[in-house]
This record gives sequence, C-alpha cells and structure tokens, in this order.
Amino acid sequence: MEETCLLLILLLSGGLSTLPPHSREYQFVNQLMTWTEAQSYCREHFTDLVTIYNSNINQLLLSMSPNIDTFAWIGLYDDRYSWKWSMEGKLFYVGSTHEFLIWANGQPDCVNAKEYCVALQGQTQMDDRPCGDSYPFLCYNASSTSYILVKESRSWSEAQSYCRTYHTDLTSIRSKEEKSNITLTLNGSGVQYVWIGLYRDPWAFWSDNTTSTFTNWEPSQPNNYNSAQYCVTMYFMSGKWSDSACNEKADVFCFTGEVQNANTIRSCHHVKH
Ligand SMILES: [Ca+2]
Repeated sequence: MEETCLLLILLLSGGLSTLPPHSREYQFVNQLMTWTEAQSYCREHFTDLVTIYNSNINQLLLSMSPNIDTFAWIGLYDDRYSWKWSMEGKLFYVGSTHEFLIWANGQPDCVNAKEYCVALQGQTQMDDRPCGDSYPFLCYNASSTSYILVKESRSWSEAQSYCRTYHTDLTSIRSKEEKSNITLTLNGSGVQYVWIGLYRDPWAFWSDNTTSTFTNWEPSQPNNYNSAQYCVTMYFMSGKWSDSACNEKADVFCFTGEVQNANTIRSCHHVKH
C-alpha cells in the first residue's frame, strides 16, 4: 500500500498530470438529464462526470452503453468566459465583466467552434474571432508606456510574435484609462477589427478539474451549431463525440474514484503513518 502511494506521489510530482488516475470505476446512467443535472447527479451518487483520458476508456464506456441511436454526457465542456491575456497578469480577466471590457452584441459566440481570439470591433467593443484571421493589431510597449497600432494584417499568433519581438506584447486592457488611451490610438485609423491580447484555450475543461488532451470528435464536430453548443456527448453507435447544447437531455457517464492531485496525496498521507 505504501509503495503504491509513493509511486503516485512521484508521478504527480513529476508533473505528469495527464496520466489517468488509477482504479476508477465507470457508470452508465440510463436517465435523461441536462449537462448540469448530470454533473450534480454524478457528484451526488458517484464522484463526477467522466473524464476520458484515452481510447481504452472511451472503448470501455462505449461497451457499457446500449447499441442504439442516442448519446450520453461526458465531463468535457467549453468555457466561453475563460479568457486570458497574452501579457503578464494573464488571469486578470477571470471571467468577470468590467465597464471598460465590453462585448459587442451577441458576443462571444464562438461561431463554428472556431473563435478563440479577441479583436476590438469598431474600435471599442470586443468580438471573439478565428485566431487565423488576419487583422491589424495593437502592441503595448512597457518601457514607453505606449500603444502601437500595426496596420499590417496578421494572424493572432503572428501579431503576438511581432509585438513580443519589437515591443512588449499584444496589448491588455486593464483599466478605464488604458481603454481610453487605446481608443485614442485607434481614433481615425479606420480599422474595423484589431487584435488585442485576449485569447482562450478551446475545450480545456473537464468537470472533475483534471486535464486530458485526448479527443474523439465526430469528423464534422465540434461545430457549435447555432452558437449554442458548449457541452459534449458521446454517440452510442460510434463512440465519437459531438458538442451539444448543455440544456439538451441525454444519458450520463459518471465515474467513481479518486481525483488527481491534492485528494490523492491526502488519502496517501492517511495510510503512511
Ligand atoms: Ca464572434
């Protein structure tokens, strides 16, 4: 027992956080629920909605489900408000709203599940746009405390590289004053969209807060149909995943077992003395 715990601690301290935790058990719940209801149900009766770390787990879940034309929730979701800044102070945004950070009407809408970078639209309001789109961009120079509008159109990452090479970074908007200075810089430039330093990672979160990079999407998914699909179902006929509206009803895959990190270490601590 002690050896197993030591091994787990070593693996965790090695930073291998994408390794699946040992000895999880999986449950198929044949009951229609929304994603949020499913999360509550799993947390109440088991541990949480399932995290799928690899194709073996995906295959195991598929084998537990009936071979019919329907689907079940898994723990993966896309957080439309998990924005970060390219510059230091990354988590300044942290999903809250500020009077100087205003989304354009209906934004962020992540059209076609492809919009993970943010541009100022009409020079004042924010819109999530495809990171590969080419727009002029705004750099920030920390040594001169100035904002530089670069009128060449580049993708978001190319713009980021440019700003990091010649200035400090793509600009953040951290205060009302900073927003006013940016508006002044853009005034009269005629640019329609201009990249700023805000971006997010697509499909980055699982309900149990562990991380996994494994995916098993249907060929045309995720597509964020109608800009309304931020949760994920697995289809019983193929084991493939689709993004779905979180308020749809589906069956559920839960797991029972320890979650990673703090909990695992705490439980090991128990048996060690
Ligand atoms: Ca958008």
